[in-house]
Amino acid sequence: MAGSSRKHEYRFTFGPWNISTGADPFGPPVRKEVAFAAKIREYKKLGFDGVQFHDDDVVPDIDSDPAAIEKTAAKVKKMLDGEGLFCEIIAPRLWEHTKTIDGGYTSNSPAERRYAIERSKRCIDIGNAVGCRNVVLWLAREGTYIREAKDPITAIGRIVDAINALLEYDKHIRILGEAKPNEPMDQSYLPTPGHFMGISYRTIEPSRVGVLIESAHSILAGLDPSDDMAYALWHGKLWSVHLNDQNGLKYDQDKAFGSVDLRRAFNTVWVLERGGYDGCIGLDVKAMRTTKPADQTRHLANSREMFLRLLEVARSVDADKVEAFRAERDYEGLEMYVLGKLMGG
Ligand code: XUL
Ligand code: MN
Repeated sequence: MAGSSRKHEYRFTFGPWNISTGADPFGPPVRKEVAFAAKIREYKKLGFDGVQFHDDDVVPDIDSDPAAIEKTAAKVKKMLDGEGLFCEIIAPRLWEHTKTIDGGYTSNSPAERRYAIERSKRCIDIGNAVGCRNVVLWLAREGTYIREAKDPITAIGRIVDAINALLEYDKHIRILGEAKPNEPMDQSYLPTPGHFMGISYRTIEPSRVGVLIESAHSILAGLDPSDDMAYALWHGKLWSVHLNDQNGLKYDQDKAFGSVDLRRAFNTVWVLERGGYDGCIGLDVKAMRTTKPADQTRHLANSREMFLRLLEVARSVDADKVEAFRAERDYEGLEMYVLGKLMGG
């Protein structure tokens, strides 16, 4: 069989936070904040089909009363409809609020744990208002700076209890865990997609609990993103991705997809294509701080283009040839075949 017969049309998404001011922990913004409505108008121009939101991207005044939240969310839904966009995922931003300073679901404070669950339910309501049932949990502060700060066994149970509370609250949502091994915490309780999938089977409805895998997060855990994605595909639990790139084990860089390691990016695309992945291609990429305002969305268009170009390469791979190399245990030959493909051969 020459090439792939799959003619799946991938849909592309990103979050408004991916158009950013360039502020980092060591320096202030270098570009002006782009207004939310202006960001939404960029999507189609850049070739994207849908958005990814945090709850407070939709409703900045997240602690306002339910009627006000509903009204603001309805406005955003109208804005999306006007642009022909859909909302793929919604995530409670539990890592910025004063009440979740030491984690939400795993906080030692009962009042703060309650806030985190209530806030996540609010996020679900906002998701419903914008037509989205995929709730992403990036458990940013569910971990510790020092091992002794929380009880790690209790913490895992508390995360499962919180997920169960959300599954019970709305029978139509799906929960997608986005695992990351560190940053902002020294150590996260669920550092990899495998950890998150492990607890998914202990929830009240495992079929509604899966993962979103981000390339950079797998790399930070010393893992290969394509293997992480393959693992989740096997479980039928890969429901979204954040493609990007990462230069080694340091802070989370969110570099443009394929910009560091082309072969790793190729393997990511190839595994999604072979695995029949039918979720969206979400990009979680940051512009370089030095980027001029006029170019502040190029990293998004470039990452999308890299995915499509690597898709062409993946679809040109001759599966019979690959099988022949494997059967002969000719990995030198297979390697040159793959490198040749990546060099345009
Ligand atoms: C953090 C990260 C977040 C999530 C969304 O590293 O990737 O942007 O993707 O909450
Ligand atoms: Mn991400």
